Amino acid sequence: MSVDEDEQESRGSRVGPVPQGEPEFRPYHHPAAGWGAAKSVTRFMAREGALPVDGPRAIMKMNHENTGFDCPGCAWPDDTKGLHLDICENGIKHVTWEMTRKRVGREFFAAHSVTELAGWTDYDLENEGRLTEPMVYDPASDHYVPITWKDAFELVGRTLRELDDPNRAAFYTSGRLGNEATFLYQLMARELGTNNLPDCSNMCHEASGRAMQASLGTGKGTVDLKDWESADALFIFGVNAASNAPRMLTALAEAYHRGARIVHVNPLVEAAATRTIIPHDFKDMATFHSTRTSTLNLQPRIGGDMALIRGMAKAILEQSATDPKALDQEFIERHTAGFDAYRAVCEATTWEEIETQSGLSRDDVLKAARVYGDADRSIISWCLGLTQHEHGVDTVREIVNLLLLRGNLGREGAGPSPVRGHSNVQGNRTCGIDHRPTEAFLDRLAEVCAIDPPRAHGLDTVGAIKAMNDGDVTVFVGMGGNFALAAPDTPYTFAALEKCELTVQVSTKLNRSHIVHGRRALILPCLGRTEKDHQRKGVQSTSVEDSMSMVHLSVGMKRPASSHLLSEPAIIAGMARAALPDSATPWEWYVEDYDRIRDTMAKALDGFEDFNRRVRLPLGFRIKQPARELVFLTPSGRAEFSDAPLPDVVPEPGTLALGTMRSHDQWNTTIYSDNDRYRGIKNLRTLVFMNRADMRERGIADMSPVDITSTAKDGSHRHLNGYLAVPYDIPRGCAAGYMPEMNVLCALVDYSTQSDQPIMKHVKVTIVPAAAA
Ligand SMILES: Nc1nc2c(c(=O)[nH]1)N[C@H]1C(S)=C(S)[C@@H](COP(=O)(O)OP(=O)(O)OC[C@H]3O[C@@H](n4cnc5c(=O)[nH]c(N)nc54)[C@H](O)[C@@H]3O)O[C@H]1N2
Ligand SMILES: Nc1nc2c(c(=O)[nH]1)N[C@H]1C(S)=C(S)[C@@H](COP(=O)(O)OP(=O)(O)OC[C@H]3O[C@@H](n4cnc5c(=O)[nH]c(N)nc54)[C@H](O)[C@@H]3O)O[C@H]1N2
Ligand SMILES: [Mo]
Repeated sequence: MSVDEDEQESRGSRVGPVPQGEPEFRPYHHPAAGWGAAKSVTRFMAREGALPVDGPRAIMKMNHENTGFDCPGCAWPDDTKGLHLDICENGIKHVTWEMTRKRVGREFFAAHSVTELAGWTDYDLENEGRLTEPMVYDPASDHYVPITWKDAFELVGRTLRELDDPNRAAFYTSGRLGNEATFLYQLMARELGTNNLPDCSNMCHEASGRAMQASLGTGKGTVDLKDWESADALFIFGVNAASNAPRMLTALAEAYHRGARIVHVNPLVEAAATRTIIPHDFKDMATFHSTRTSTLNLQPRIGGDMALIRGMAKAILEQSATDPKALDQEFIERHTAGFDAYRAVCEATTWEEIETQSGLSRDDVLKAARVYGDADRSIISWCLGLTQHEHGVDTVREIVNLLLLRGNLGREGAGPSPVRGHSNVQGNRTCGIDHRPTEAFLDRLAEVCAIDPPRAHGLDTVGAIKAMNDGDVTVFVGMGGNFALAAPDTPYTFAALEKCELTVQVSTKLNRSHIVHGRRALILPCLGRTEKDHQRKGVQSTSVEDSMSMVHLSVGMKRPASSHLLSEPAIIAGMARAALPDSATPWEWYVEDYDRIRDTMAKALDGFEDFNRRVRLPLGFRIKQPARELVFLTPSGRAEFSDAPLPDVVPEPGTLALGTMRSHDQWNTTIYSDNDRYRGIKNLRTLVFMNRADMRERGIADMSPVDITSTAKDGSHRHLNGYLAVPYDIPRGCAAGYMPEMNVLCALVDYSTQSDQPIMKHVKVTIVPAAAA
C-alpha cells in the first residue's frame, strides 16, 4: 500500500460537520418517530431553504400512486392502500437535501482548487448544494473548469475507444438509478464488451441474493406488505429500522395492535425495538400515544445470529419428537431437499456451542423458538447486520432453513423478507447490473438488442478497487453514489481512483469522489428524482422496484436545479454514442421517449411483459417470485436446505468485533449532522460504542479518547486514533461505530469468501486508551 499513515488520518477522519458543541451522550427514552422526528424535520427544511412552499408540496406528492415521485430515501414499499401519506422523517430529509436551493456553479470551482477542497469535510462538500453544469479537471490550474456536454462525452468516448481491452473500464452503479437508465447503462457496458459492473449491492445485500438464489432459486424476498399485515410472528434481524427503514415502524405498530409477536435480534436495542408514535397518525401525534413495536428483544454477539437461528431450529426439531405439528412434514417432503442432512447438523450442534457462538443463553434461544413454534405464519426480515459478515450467505441460508421447517413459504403472511437499502438497488439487479450475469440473461439481451455481450464474469466492487490499484482498470465511471468514501479501505480506494486515466462521476451533489480523482476527471451533473425530466416526446417518468418487488413509476415535478442538467438516460446515451459511434443501438431515439426503452426491456427481461401498460396501473405491478408460487429454480427443483457448520465468531482474547453502521442523521456517505438522536448522541461521530466491562478491563473512562487498531486477514493493521468511547448496552466483546469514517479500518482483503462482500460488520480490533490523551 502506498499511502502513509499521516495521510490516512487526515483524509479519512472528518466526514461530518465540525461539531457545534460538546459531545454528549444521554440515553434516549422516548418513542421512535413522533414529535422528535417532526421537530427535526422542520429545522432541517428551514436550513435547506425548502420552506415554506416547495418542501411540503413535494412531500405530499411523494409515494403517491403514479402521480408522484418515489421517495429516494429507502426501498421500503409504499402502503398497499396507496392512499396513506406514509412518509418518514428521514425520507423527508433526503428529499429536502436534493431540493436544496444551494448551488455549486462554475464560480465555486474557480474560487477553490481541488487541493483546497480536499481539506474540506465531506459534510461541507455536499452542503454546497446541487451541481449545475459539467466540469472537467484541469491539471495545470488544479481546478475544475466548465466543459460542454459534447466535449465531455467526447472525452469519455475517446478514452474508452482507445482502451486495448474494454475490461480496462469499470462501471459502478449506486442504487438510486431508475430502471430505464439502468438498462441502458448495462447495455452500454456489454456492447463495449465488459461485465465490469460493480455496484453498491456488492457491499450491501450480495449475501442475501446469493443465499436465496442457492436455497430458493430467486435472489429476492418472497413476501409483500400484505404478508406483513397478516403474519403472526415477525423476526427482525440486524436492522436499525427507526433510522434506516422508518416506514417499517408503521408495519410493526400495526402488527403489535393485532397481537402479532415481534422479535428483534440485534446486539444493540435500537429505537424500533421499543415504542413508536406513528407520524402519519394524527391522533397518535396529538395525544402522544405510542405503540409498542416489540414483544422480545435478543442481543446476540456480533455475528452470533446463525447460532441463534440454528438453536431455534434445533429446538423445533427436538419438539417434533413428541409434537407432530412442530414441523410441516408435508411441506418438507413435497417441496424441499436436504432435510436429513440439515436435521443431522442441527442434532450435532450442541447447546453449549449455540450458547457460546450466539452469546445468548439457552433460555433466550428457546424463547425465540417458542414464538416461532407457536406462530402459524412467520416472516423473517433482515438487513446489513446479517449480510456484511464473513458467513453472511450461510446465515441467510439458515434463515431459509428455519422457514422451511414449518412451511413458512409460498403462503400468506410467511417467508423471507430482506430489507434493501437504496431505493432502487433491487431494480438495478433485475435490470441487468450484475457482474456475474447468467447465460440465459445474456442470450436474451444478445437477441433483443442485437449485440454480442461478453460472457466472462466481470469485476465487483472489491475486484474493481484491486484492479484499479494494479493498473488493470484505468477508466472508472460512477453512476451516482460516492465510491471513494463508501468503499472499504479508504486510503487504498483513494489510491485506486487516483491511478485511473479517467474518472467520471455522474452526480447531483459534490462529494469526495470528485475530489479524489484520476489523471483526468469529469463531474457530470444529473437531474434528481424529484425533478421534471423533459425530453423530445414530453415529460418522462422512470420506474423503480422496491424491497418487495413492486415496480412503479416515479415522476419528478420540480423545476430542475439548473437548465444545464441532463437526465441519467441522456448522459448514458451521450457517453455510449461517443464510445460506440457505429452502434446500431438507437441511443438518441431511446432518450426521446422512455416508453421505447421500456418496450425493449419488456422483451429482454423476465417479468416485464407488457411493461408500459402494467407500470401505469395505479400501484404498478409486482414481479412474480417463482418461489412464492412454490416453484424453485434450483438444480433439484426444490427448496434446498443447507447444512453449513457454525462459524467461530468469538473474538480472540483481547480483541473485539467492531460493526460499522449509520447514525440517525446520515444517508450513507451524506451526513446531515453530528447527532444520532435515538442512540442519545449529540455533536459526535468519532466515537466507538463499547460494553462497560470491556472499557473497565482496558482502563478506558466514559467518553475518553481511545485508539482503535484493526487487524486484517493478511495481518496488516489500520488505525483510527482519538475516538471517544461511549459506554453502551452492547454485548461484551462487541463494539460499534459509524461508517463511512470507519472504512479506514476495513481492509480490502477482508471480504467474505462466500459473497465477496466487504466484512463491514465484523472488523477485528483492539481498543486502548489514546496514546496522545
Ligand atoms: N436514513 C437512512 N436510511 C437508509 C440509509 C441511510 O444511510 N440513512 N441507508 C440505506 C442503505 S443503502 C441500506 S443498505 C440500509 C441499511 O440499513 P441497516 O442495516 O439498518 O444499516 P446499519 O446502520 O449499517 O445498521 C445495521 C444494524 O445491524 C446491527 N448489527 C450489527 N452487527 C450485527 C450482527 O452481527 N447481528 C445483528 N443481528 N445485528 C447486527 C446494528 O446494531 C444496526 O442496528 O438502509 C437504507 N436506508
Ligand atoms: N464501513 C461501511 N461501509 C459501507 C457500509 C457499511 O455499513 N459500513 N454500507 C455500504 C452500503 S450498504 C452501501 S449501499 C454503500 C453506499 O454507497 P453509495 O451508493 O456509493 O453512496 P451514497 O452515499 O449513497 O452516495 C451519495 C451520492 O450520490 C449522489 N446522488 C444522490 N442522488 C443521486 C441521483 O439521483 N443520481 C445520481 N447520479 N447521483 C445521486 C450524490 O452526489 C451523493 O453525494 O456504502 C457501503 N459502505
Ligand atoms: Mo446499502
